[in-house]
Amino acid sequence: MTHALIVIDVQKDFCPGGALAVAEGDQIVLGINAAMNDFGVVILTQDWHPAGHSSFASTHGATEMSMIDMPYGPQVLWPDHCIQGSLGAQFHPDLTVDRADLILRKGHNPAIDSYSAFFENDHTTPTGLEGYLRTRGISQITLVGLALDFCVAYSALDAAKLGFDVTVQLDLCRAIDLNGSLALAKADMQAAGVTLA
Ligand code: VGL
Ligand code: ZN
Repeated sequence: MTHALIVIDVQKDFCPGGALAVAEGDQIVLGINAAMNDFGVVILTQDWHPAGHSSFASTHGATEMSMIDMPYGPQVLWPDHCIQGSLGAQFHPDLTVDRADLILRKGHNPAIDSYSAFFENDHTTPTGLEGYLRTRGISQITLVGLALDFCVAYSALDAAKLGFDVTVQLDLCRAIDLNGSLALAKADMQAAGVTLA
């Protein structure tokens, strides 16, 4: 059975020096490269927002990291990050991208954020990843990358809900940890039957 490694958002903007830097975000890159050898399929995701995206604080004249109510629910307002075609949206320069069968871009809808690799934040609009995995006969996935408490966790929860066998390899993730989001994400993943390895 094919087991896919899904590498979430290992991009310059999520690494130290980037627009939405995750502490130690760069320290998982070599470990992720090594892990790629253990999987038959490797998929990379790339956060990929148009300028003026609705998840950016600047779009609303609001304070960064504050909350706003969107039609689909509460949304954190982030610094401008991972703008399509920008340097910050590029993968970390040391990440092995050549092993990837698929690079999935998400967050391109100006009106809806997309933490999860499976659905936008309305929890309804699919990215197409479910169909890609199912049509390739892949039912087991391991998730690594950034950020553990946002895009990795949302992806893991959606995948578990869809019936995939999901593992998150914690040592190959790093978290933002905003207002207890890390503890909450771990508890939610455990409750959903995600294996935290
Ligand atoms: C992410 C916040 C905003 C992530 C993406 O990759 O975890 N977090 N956009
Ligand atoms: Zn984003």
